[in-house]
Amino acid sequence: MPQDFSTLRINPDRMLDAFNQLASIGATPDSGVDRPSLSEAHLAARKWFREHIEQSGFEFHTDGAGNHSAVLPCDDSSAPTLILGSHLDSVPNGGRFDGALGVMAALEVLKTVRENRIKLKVQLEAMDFTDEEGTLVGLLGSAALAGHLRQEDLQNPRGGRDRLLEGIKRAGLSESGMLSAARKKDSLAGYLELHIEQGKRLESAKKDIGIVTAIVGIWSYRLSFIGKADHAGTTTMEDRRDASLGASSFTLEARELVLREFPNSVVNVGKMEFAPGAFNIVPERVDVSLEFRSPNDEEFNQLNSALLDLAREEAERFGLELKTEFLGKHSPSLMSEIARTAFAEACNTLQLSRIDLSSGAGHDGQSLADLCPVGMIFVPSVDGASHSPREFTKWQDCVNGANVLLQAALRLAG
Ligand code: HGY
Ligand code: MN
Ligand code: MN
Repeated sequence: MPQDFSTLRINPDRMLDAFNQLASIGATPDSGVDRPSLSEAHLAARKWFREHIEQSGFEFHTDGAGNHSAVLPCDDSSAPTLILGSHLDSVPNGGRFDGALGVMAALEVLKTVRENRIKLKVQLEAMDFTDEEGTLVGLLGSAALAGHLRQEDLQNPRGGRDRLLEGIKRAGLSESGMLSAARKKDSLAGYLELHIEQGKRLESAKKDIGIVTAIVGIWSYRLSFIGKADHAGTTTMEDRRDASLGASSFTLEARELVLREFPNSVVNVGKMEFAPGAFNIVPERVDVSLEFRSPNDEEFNQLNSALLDLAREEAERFGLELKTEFLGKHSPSLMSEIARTAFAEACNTLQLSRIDLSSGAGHDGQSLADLCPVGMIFVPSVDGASHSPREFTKWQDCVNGANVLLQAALRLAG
């Protein structure tokens, strides 16, 4: 008769204590965190995570991609692994919940399973994936673990090759190590992740849990609008080939294009870098960090052509040259029915309200979705804030999420 774990719960105070210790690493004055992947602050967080894993009596595991994890083995050493996790890296000046909550909840699940001496048929692993946020490559650790990482992904990454190589060196990793970090396909029993929603839907619907149906795809480019440096005072307005005009008109028109023709997609210009960059020089070059997202693959090709055509038109309009550099992509992915059912049953056990939600954010699960059953749940973000120190989730919602993760893991691992 299978044991009944329906009354089992995580230890909220123990999880809160670990969460707060972690949040103090790379903390920013306004209660956010600044832990870009493989930065000093991220490596400090990983050092803390490893020490906490070992002090908690778990096996510590790391791989060529720098992924850090705690392992709770089961009796059968040849059994596959159910990974629970997320990421400890953050966007620059980000929030303390994005990624961190998922890793702390995963570790708390391992602690709860072990202290209740629950015998599982699979190994359990609590994971911190490298560079989920793409300040270097994007979904780097999970892509490496899944065997999807290629040398070309490391050649011209969206965070810049120099910064990637600096991070690799600082972390004591190597490109060859990253490229050989793949797990055997049949070694994974599944992947479950708890994450903050980073949007307003749960809060507006007054629901406790979002069960993720699909994760959006993301393509990245660097667009360079190139004109001519000139004296800002003596060059007539008609004579200027001002790179800023192409970059800014493209940005405005790209938004209109997506609103008009691609209502299920989004486009973002997260950074513009001016060169030479002085008050009294007409901008010679503006590099634009372009990212666009869509829930379906077919739409990407149309969106891609429409945006590049627009960039060419705007460059021409202002007499500029245009250079485009493709910086990588992640395909959209569907979440597994097995995982979604396990999460739904867990919500019923815990009497938590739920809705199905698609994810407009990228997540590590999309690296693993073709290898094993992958599932995600969201908990409410206050005012939908994320990727900002304003990011906040009520602790009871964090505890609810961790309990749903526990109950779903027991279903998949049982
Ligand atoms: O950017 C994203 O979608 C995620 O937060 N990495
Ligand atoms: Mn995240
Ligand atoms: Mn994020």
